[in-house]
Amino acid sequence: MHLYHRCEANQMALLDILEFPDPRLRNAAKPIENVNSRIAELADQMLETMYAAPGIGLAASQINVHKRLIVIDVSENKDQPLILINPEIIDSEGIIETAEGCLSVPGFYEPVSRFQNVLVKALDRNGEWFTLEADDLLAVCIQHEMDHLDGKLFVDYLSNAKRTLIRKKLQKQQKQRA
Ligand code: QAP
Ligand code: CO
Repeated sequence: MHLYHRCEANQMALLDILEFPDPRLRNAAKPIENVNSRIAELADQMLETMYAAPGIGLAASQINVHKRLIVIDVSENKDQPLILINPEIIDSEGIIETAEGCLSVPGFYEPVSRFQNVLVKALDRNGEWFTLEADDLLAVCIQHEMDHLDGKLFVDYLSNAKRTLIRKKLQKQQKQRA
């Protein structure tokens, strides 16, 4: 069995994160049919990229890999990495509103309503099914990351005016960088 070990030396290649309104963020991700060592290593690289950002969640869609894989760590000490492959919500309860951000929408945080509690089924990095009962921030983060796999972004829940403003500001920054 292979366990994820956080890379303490800073020698790992970080992955580039796509930014809104990149049309590739709209792709629908495909299920992973075989959880092999390449997938496990991709998940580890995604965790390193997420920790370095720093972020609490990252979906493969955001690094232009259109497979159903997300990584999350909402823990205080950043020592509880979660890898979810082909995740499915099998039950949900309650509603919670949280100020959400996104590594693909840097600098913007807006309130979004989500389920407060979710029961999720997913494959782990060894290809084994597990279920996870998640509440509050973890539940919100799972829903946010699963949306990415369907080409959906948190800005889609905002008003057209807010989304357009965010798009224009980010496009301006992106042009200045290029
Ligand atoms: C999704 O987002 C999330 O704007 C994960 O400048 C966020 O890790 C779910 C980040 C909040 C629930 C609540 C955002 C980093 C990280 C930025 C992230 C930024 C730098 C976002
Ligand atoms: Co996001």
